[in-house]
Amino acid sequence: MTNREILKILREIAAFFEMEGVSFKPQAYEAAALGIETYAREAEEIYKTGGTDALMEIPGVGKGIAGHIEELFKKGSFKEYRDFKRKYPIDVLGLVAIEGVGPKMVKLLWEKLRVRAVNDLEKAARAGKIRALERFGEKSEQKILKGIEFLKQSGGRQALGFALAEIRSLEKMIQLFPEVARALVAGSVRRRKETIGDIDILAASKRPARVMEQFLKLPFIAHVYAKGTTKTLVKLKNGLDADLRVVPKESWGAALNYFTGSKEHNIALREIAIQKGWKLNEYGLFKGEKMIAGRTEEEVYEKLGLRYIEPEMRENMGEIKAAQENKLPRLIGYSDIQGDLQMQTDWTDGENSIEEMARAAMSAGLRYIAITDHTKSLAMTGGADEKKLLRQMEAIDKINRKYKDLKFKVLKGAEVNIMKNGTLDIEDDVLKKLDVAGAAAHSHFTLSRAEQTKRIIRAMENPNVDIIFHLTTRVIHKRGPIELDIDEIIKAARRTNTVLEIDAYPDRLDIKDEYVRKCVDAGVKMAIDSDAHSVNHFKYLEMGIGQARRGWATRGDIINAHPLKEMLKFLKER
Ligand code: DGT
Ligand code: CA
Ligand code: CA
Ligand code: ZN
Repeated sequence: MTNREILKILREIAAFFEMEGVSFKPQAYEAAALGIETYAREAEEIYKTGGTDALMEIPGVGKGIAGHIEELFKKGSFKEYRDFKRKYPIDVLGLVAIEGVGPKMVKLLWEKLRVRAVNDLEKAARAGKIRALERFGEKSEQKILKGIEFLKQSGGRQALGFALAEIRSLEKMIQLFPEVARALVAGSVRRRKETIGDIDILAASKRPARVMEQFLKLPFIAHVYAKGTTKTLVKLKNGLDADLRVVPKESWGAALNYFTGSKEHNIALREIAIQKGWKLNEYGLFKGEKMIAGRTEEEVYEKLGLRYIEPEMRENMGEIKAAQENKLPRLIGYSDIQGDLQMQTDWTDGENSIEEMARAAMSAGLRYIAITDHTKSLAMTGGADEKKLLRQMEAIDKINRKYKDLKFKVLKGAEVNIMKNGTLDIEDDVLKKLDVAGAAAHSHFTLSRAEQTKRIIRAMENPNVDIIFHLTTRVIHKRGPIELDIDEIIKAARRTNTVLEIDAYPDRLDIKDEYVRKCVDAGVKMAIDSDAHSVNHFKYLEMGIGQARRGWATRGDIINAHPLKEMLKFLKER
């Protein structure tokens, strides 16, 4: 059983307990699910060598849950889970994925209206049955329908960041097949799109039939749609579809180029070939019958008179012209980030202590981090008031003294809440003492565009605010962005020298690629932050870098791609 399957069951149980109003258990199962989600190895693997003791090394997994996981490995289920499923034969995770629907509501919907799944709920809402329930009105009915609509629009796509580790191990395994000369995941994964529709794997081999045989034996596969000698389509256990194509080595570059896309980029390249009287397809670049390029991607671009274009830029958004004129930017690299300027600790809603975060950041190769716990108006997270922030600053000083011989620094920060009118919930004299003050909106998502824009700009105008965190507050597959006049925001950022964040957490990626590009053009600086809530989240920084590259950002555009001194100097002088 894979980690993904386990964590899904744990989340279901957490929801069932919450439905029943049991205290503590939901949090315990959620914590275990989060631990497994971010654990670097497969639980079944460590269980095989170390038993339940090894499972208990996973953050959040205690003795009881380790025992349940053991039963999952042995029997595929356990009693508590079976009992719940019998009592509630419903798709609880599907239902709670709808914005505004929680476990308590799911229980009521089941008991009163026999709602089992999202489509039942949609029918009930359309028939006006929700407003007839006690405690619900027409407004909640509308909200539910809006939430369902939003989920539908995501149409089976998944956030790349949550699936990437698994995609990489799949890629690695195929690369290790003896008959495979080269293999890479192409498509939207290679272009680092925020969500992916499916996984396109490409392999070069002389013996495609053997490669397909080996592929079908991989443990990731849940279902085979179609198998052929050069193309096979499957559904993976993680719910994503994958296709594997095998090409001869001579066509590797042309095929990689074709299957990386985007479709629009491909079409534009083909146009150039046609203008030259040639033909470009997934087998190569041809002059009549003769193949003139195709072994490598570089060779294809070169023959077409273009500089090599990084996959993240291949969206036909001006990159081809820039490549013709030798004006492509030198994109920020995946190892260029030196510090991380947003993370939460166990002072608020994070999993780990400041010191644990610092150690994890060091081993992730970072040289500095800013601790940015929530502030007081987010009471449910235990948000800090001025006093608590001052105490945290002392705690940070202490840690810095302890590690003073290392080239690593913990900065004092906060994720200050932006109130409805654009003021902040922390006094200026305390904000001034922070090294990095981030401000973010966490409520009042439905203000009009004009009001919302004014609100955020007012926060930017506070000279103590260095960065706006996750500007548009969207959560992919959960909630859309707030309405903003983005051009006005960027102008204000430029005028006030406020940094805009690229929050790298896989379902945020906020600001998105399109807005990154606007910032680059306007000369507005950005920061790429993990928004980590656990020591295992630093790996997501990579997703933010991908988004930055998709927006054509260079190292110069990103403040935390620079050494601490330079970064702080920028913040001071801005
Ligand atoms: P996705 O899967 O929706 O996240 O997006 P992609 O870009 O991975 O698209 P997908 O999986 O449909 O196809 C993979 C690549 O194959 C795509 O990026 C470009 C290429 N491709 C697919 N269909 C066409 C087509 O009709 N014309 C051209 N020129 N290329 C295509
Ligand atoms: Ca794809
Ligand atoms: Ca595909
Ligand atoms: Zn936040």
